[in-house]
Amino acid sequence: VAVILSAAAQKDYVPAKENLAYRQQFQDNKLGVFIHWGIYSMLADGEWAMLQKKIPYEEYSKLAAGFNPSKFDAEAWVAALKAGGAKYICITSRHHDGFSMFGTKSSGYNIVDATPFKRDVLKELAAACHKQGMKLHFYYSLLDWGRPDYNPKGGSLAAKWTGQGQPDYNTYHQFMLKQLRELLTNYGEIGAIWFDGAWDKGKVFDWKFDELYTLIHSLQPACLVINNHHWAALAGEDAQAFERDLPGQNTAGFSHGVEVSALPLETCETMNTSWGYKITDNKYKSEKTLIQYLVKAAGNNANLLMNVGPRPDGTLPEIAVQRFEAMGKWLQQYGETIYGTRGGLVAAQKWGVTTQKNNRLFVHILDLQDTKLLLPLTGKKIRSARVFIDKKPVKFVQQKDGVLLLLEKQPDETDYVVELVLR
Ligand code: FHN
Repeated sequence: VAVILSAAAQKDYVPAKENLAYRQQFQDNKLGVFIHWGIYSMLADGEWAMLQKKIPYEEYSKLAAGFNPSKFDAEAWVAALKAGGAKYICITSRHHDGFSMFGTKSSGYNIVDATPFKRDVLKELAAACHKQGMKLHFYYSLLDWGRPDYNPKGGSLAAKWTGQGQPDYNTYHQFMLKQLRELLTNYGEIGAIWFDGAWDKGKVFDWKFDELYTLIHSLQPACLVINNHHWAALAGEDAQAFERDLPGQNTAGFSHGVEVSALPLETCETMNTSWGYKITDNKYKSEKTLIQYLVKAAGNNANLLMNVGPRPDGTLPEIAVQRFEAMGKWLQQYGETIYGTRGGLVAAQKWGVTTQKNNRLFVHILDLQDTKLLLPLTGKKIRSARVFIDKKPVKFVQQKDGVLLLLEKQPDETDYVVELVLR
């Protein structure tokens, strides 16, 4: 296994200086919005509907002929998400169903050629992002349920139902290279390619990542390669993705034994429980939960990529927009303690986390049933402590076992932030 994986990654990769610079900016940006949007949105049952509902590929692909998101307004999307405090967007250019949400010459199964809408939504989104100063990342599925040449685990659905096609990973690989070239040539500056679905073939399959990664880095050296393969980071990758868990945790079952690398980290999560639009899924997380999750991600030195599934008419669900508004409002007040920070000196604790910018340590108290808080900050001296929001001084005692904060009251805010200045 180890042999195939190391041969498959971009072995002697040395990131370009533009790449290193964007890694820093990416980490500073902290909050991104994940967008799962495709013809599956019409079924309003999540992006796995085709597989889960056992819809024959032939029938499923006919959805394209009815896809006409007439209310799609890229400028409005970007403005709303920007108001939510997001600094980048990562959108599905092609999900597992194999439908390309961009004008591609590599397959007719795409939004420009196969729908009455005919507009290249990625082009419009790229223009809006570039205009409004939002970074743009492209999600790209390695797994394809339809193409017989890829032959997904369990067999290609197209081959199964139509009896056509032969598995041939070489042609599929060429197809992906062609599409990646298009994505990195026709849409201006792209911040990252976010791969997904490698787990479909398991670790022993030779994905030829070296060629994919080398192409990306040669076309746009600053572009980050992120691969949500749920394994330890591979050579040639520029950031590490964690799905539905903070780095080091594995409550969702995707990150079993995955080592946290020294690369920039990003965790993705959904606002309700689905990625693609699902009409019955109203289980939206509360504003407080979302804000606290962003804070926890930052305290764990990771970005948060928060998902929204647009509707088939091209609009974002109101409730998602409201949640983003709330996050944006909170960030207007507390952004200084999140953007541009890294995980703080004090590792994540039961009561919360810390973030840090130079010698400023932000203590984010998320859940404390007390007025005293001992920070295990041994061997460090503190110059001052104050409540971040109103600058009121906070009493503290420097003890052998750390710094004891004596708070004026038991915190009941979404995030009670105490700012320490370290000597
Ligand atoms: O199967 C996909 C799923 O649909 C979604 O895109 C998520 C996002 O992280 N990734 C996959 C599961 O790992």
